[in-house]
Amino acid sequence: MPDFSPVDLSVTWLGRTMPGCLYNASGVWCREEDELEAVRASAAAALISKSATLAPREGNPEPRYHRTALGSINSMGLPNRGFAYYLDYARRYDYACGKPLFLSLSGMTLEDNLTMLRTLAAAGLPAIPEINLSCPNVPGKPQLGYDFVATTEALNAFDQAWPGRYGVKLPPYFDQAHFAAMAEILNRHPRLAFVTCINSIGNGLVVDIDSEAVAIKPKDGLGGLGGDYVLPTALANVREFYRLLPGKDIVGCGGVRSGREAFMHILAGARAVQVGTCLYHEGPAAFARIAAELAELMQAKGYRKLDDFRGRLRTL
Ligand code: RRO
Repeated sequence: MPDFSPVDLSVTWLGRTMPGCLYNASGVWCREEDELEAVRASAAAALISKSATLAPREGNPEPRYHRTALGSINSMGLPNRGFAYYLDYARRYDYACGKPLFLSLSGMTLEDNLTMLRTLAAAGLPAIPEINLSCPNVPGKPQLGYDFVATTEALNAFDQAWPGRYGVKLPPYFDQAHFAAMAEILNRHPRLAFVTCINSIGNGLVVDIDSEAVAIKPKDGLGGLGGDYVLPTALANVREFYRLLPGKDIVGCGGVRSGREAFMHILAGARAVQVGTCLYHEGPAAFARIAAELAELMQAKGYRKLDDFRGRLRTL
């Protein structure tokens, strides 16, 4: 007898249940209110705003995003409406819709991040901060997540400024010693409830043979890679932090363009899955398609819910 019972894609974490496991990666379809509303109105199960700085920013000069056959390269440079804009959206957001709202914060200084966290705390909203430790595209500013001393200092300060649960967006790591060192730091913070792995792979270079030129203008062409290029690196980061951070949730981000990659992320240990490059190219209709593909794949494998296979990646 075939099993026609519906597949359940809902996710319970952070003290709440959301109706599915997919939402947007910060930076994509979330800089303006109408974009956030389009994600909310789609089959996405949550939404996150563009990384905010205290003051609005124009970002880097164009062209600053380029699509390739295998994904994308970007050096947006943190264009955003400023923290007050996203806080205002969070104040008006209908949390009863069941889709959690995450606010991505990426202050230009630690003090700016603390100011945003304190202001958000004072507002008393159910919005959850995801603090970006990994923007690769502000000229002259290294990615915080690659500086373990600065990350330690930042997390200690976040704990003082923010009373609730929060998450961080990490850059990709490429060495097991770095996974271990970062995990040891993250494990000192019980209210750090989730880590999002990964941000784009920073400072790649896409070259156009015809013009013999780089593809984007900022930083002489260097930019963060997304899409197919990053899937194995993203999966490795999800897997390693899933094993090294017991009690914390991992949000998978990187290379998800169908139900298959979403399944891989969850198998590696992801609680929820963000979609970046694919959302940029396809728009919010991507969420319904990917969710349907994931449900179909689960059905074919006899899984009814994500807990049936989350983290159960087999080794040989
Ligand atoms: O705005 C950007 O250039 C950007 C950010 Br803040 C980030 O975290 N990751 C990325 O690929 N681009």
